[in-house]
Amino acid sequence: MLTIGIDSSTQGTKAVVYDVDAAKVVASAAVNYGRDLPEFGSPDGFLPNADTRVRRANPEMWVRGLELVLSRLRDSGAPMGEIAAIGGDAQQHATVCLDADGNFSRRESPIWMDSSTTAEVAVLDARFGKSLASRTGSPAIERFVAAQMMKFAREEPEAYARTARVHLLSSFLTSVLAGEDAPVDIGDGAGMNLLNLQTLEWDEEICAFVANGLIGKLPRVHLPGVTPLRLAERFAEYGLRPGIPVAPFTGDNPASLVGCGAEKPGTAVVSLGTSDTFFAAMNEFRTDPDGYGHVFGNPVGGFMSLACFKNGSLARDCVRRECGVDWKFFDETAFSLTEAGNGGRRAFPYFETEITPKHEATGIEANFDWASAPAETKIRAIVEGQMSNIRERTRWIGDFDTICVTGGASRSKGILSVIADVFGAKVKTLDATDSAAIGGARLAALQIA
Ligand code: XUL
Repeated sequence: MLTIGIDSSTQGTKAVVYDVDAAKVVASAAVNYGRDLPEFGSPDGFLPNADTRVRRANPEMWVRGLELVLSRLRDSGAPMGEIAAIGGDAQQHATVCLDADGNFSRRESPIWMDSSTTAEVAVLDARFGKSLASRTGSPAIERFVAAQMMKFAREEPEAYARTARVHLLSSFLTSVLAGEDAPVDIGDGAGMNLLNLQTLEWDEEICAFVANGLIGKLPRVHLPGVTPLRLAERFAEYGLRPGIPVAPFTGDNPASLVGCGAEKPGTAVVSLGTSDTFFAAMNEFRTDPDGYGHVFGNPVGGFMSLACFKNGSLARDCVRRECGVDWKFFDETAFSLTEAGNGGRRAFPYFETEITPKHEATGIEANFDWASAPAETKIRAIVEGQMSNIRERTRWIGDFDTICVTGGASRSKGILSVIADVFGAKVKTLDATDSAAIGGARLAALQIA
């Protein structure tokens, strides 16, 4: 059986055709927003803003990304007519607001990198305190939908009033494919501070506090299982058969959990992408005592833990460019020229303000003379700095013998060796770096009984 998994990520959209029985990707296509859709003025997937806490994108770009990736897949000769079901995922926390006619009621959608809602987080904290985490799986978080909607309703009351539906990007893209209003899955839905994870329903009290009428604007919640969603007629244009099942899209991290085959507890996943994330399936509901980590739904049932680090691949790329070296040097040579531990030299690249732990200033912070150090010392220092930070902030999730590393940077032998050292664990990688898209394709297969 062949299925398609679509990954709508921060910097672009990817699609894979997945042979479910052989567990293999047989075709793929990609779109990069900066290069392929320059008309949206978002070289890194978001609109440049003088205030670095504000990170927004034009939601139309995500629809164009979806359409373009499907045409590229069709034009590459992929067997579109044989696809049995479609699934996928999206960057988490991005919202898409629609009016009653299905038009965008907010021209710019905040994405997961937005941290401009500190004031709203304080209001949520003051009202709900620790109970927000015990109800929704996370304390009040800047990028989550509750804080973002509170801000939207306050700053743009007319646009908020015109909004009939507040979708996550994942449920919005599912709606586009199905041509009807689609539900939010519990993996991505848990990243909103609005879903009560004890009842798996929207928390009425929290929703009412966040913004007037919010609960009526939220999509229904999809519990793991089969949905009646079917591919809309207009996708025949891409060679697909209208009417095939569409699995509700989930968040990129929950999708990666499934794509890595880690949906049952035991293996932790480190995903190295625009953000670096650490996550693992868990049977019981347990929250981070330090308040940085999250509990999300596991799209196949149960829960998953997650910690998200904003300074991932973009930060590594900035350092690489500053050092004037190519990826081969960054990924391998730098690590053969230096020793584990780097003689105590540590650095952290704050390309963006950091969220885990919170850090407002940007720039490199090093405990040695950064400017005069050789490239290999700098590179090991920031990779060890990033991976040690991930280790420290995820101790609450537990210890793991095996860590599955995925995402673009999992190609780097140097980064893999640092992860093995820092976590004292065996490291495995997937053949493909597209674990999120594969997860979407595997979730699609579950729609076929
Ligand atoms: C997770 C998070 C990021 C995005 C990246 O909470 O914000 O990992 O999902 O796309």
